[in-house]
Amino acid sequence: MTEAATQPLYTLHFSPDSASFIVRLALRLSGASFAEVQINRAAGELDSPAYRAMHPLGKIPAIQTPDGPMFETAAILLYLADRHALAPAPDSPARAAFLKWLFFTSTNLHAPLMQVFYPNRVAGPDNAQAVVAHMGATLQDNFRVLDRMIAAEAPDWLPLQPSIMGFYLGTLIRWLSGFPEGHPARITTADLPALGPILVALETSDAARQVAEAEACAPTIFTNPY
Ligand SMILES: N[C@@H](CCC(=O)N[C@@H](CS)C(=O)NCC(=O)O)C(=O)O
Repeated sequence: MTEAATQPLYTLHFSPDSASFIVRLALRLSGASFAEVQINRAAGELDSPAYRAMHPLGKIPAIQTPDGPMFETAAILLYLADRHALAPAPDSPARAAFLKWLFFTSTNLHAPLMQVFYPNRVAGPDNAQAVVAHMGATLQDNFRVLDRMIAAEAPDWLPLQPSIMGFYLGTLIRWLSGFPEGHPARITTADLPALGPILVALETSDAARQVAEAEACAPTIFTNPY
């Protein structure tokens, strides 16, 4: 066996229960070879020249691919989906819907969620509570929009098999469900009549079980994570 043959196809730089959680799920779904390297955040690794060479903003995740380093969760998911048939192919009639909801998730769910988790960065500490209230309401509205779409269109790229979209949405719900009752951004699988049952099924998939083990967290990764 040559040395090249033993090299994993991908190397993911991860931190527990961060956006790399989503890519960890997708990598297991892909069947590709991969390595995972834990980022030492406490040691300031996100600001190191080596990490910034992969991700210019020093965010998580970053992944090394045969085509060079990649960042941005949705971009990584789409790249893996196209290479390992994890989503409707470019010539599939379902591709358009898949793309619009993937970008909707990245822009209208994931980005506002980050503002809820880091409200000081949006408008300073004095306005943090208002940011959380406002972006929490935005998240509630946007998840309702998505849930209505799922109920109306029943897209088969979401529920029929473990899918990158399901894992992306499930991980966002995982984090939002960790907020206490009454928090403006708390959303659980029980609040989403169409998406909720899909996530209940997805968390029993092999990929979900393997990531729960790798992250040493409860196997109910979407429905009862903490
Ligand atoms: N838009 C980016 C967001 C990445 C992001 O903000 N990741 C968080 C972890 S979930 C992070 O790196 N936080 C560290 C920080 O912002 O200092 C993506 O989708 O990959």
